Amino acid sequence: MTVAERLDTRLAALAEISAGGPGVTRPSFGALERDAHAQVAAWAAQDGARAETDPAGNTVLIYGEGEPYLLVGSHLDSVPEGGRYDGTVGVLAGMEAAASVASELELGMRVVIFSAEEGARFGRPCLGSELATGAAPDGLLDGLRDGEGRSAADVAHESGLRPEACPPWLRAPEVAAYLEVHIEQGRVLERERVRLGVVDVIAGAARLEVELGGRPEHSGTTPMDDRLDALTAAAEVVLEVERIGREARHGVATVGRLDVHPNSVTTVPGGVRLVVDVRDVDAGRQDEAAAAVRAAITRIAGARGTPVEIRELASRAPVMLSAWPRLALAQACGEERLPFRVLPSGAGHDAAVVAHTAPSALLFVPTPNGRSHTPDEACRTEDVAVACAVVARALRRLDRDARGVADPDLTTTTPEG
Ligand code: HGY
Ligand code: MN
Ligand code: MN
Repeated sequence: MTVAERLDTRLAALAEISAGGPGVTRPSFGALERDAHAQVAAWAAQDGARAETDPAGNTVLIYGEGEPYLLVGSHLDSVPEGGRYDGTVGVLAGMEAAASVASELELGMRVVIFSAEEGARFGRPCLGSELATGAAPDGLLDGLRDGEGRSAADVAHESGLRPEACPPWLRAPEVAAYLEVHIEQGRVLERERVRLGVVDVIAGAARLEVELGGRPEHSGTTPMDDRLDALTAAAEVVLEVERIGREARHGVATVGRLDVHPNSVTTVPGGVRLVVDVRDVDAGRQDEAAAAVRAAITRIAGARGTPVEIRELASRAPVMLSAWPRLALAQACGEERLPFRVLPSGAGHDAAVVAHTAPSALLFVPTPNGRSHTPDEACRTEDVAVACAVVARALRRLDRDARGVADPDLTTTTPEG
């Protein structure tokens, strides 16, 4: 079986672990995410790797014992009705690369499956990697709620996890370097017909939860000039967020979730909860756009006399990835005689969180139709197989570098020649 064939088989099997409906739905911290981790751990056991799961639900597959160790990984939770490649490609590619090089390395070799990477359910992304790196503020999960009003902490506890007990285990020097393979989720590589992307900066994310109040009452008997309609106020906010995003040029601003209460055909909406997602690869611009959104919401609510509460769910700055593992990826592309492109990531990734505690890099494979977070998300497993070979080479190089072993391809001459 070729690498691409094994990837196809495993991707199809993981796509079955879903809540049903179009695409893949594997909610963060839910039972299906646990099932997917268990399935991958069973495949890893066939490679001789043992699995450990931390209290936050991050699963580590140990291909090569010992510390320090090299780490490759990604996530298996998904957005509602997402694609089968987002996150999954990085976990499976990490396993392929780890299995192929672990026995040659002096360093240890591990694959990590982060829990709750998607911000779709609770509004804040990368909860598993934040907990593993010690970046999560105390009580964080108690204050995050999903669309049904359930806290991230309760959902995690129901899945047998204890995130509040997760030790900050992911950091240098125990972790020598972290690599992640991910679909680009954009259009650049496909448009430029390049099979590999070495990411330089990962966009940040400002997430604002907005509660707009109103006066719920009969839609048939309440005069138009005597209403306090939370949804029409929210509609103004949504369009203003779009305008601010358009003006941001390099950034984006989106309202992807909006819950109306009581959401009844014959009742003037009494309340709306919506979440704003503001992103940019420049911290200053992102802060400016988030401030403009806050000001617009306050202005609109004030003009309408609508009560409003704005709560920050996340404020994550853009992250420039480490030169060392990025160079290792670039050199590995060269060894494979493969062109690559350096590009930013508009999507957030666990690599952006890990980068704060260990040298991290991110390798993209193309998204043929440029679409993601949707059932028709696409990816060519031949491209992923190529990425596996590149990551394997990069791991060998990082292993040598970390031990101060010169590159055997270079003729190292001392100053006296
Ligand atoms: O939403 C994102 O940035 C990514 O899919 N986690
Ligand atoms: Mn992802
Ligand atoms: Mn995603």
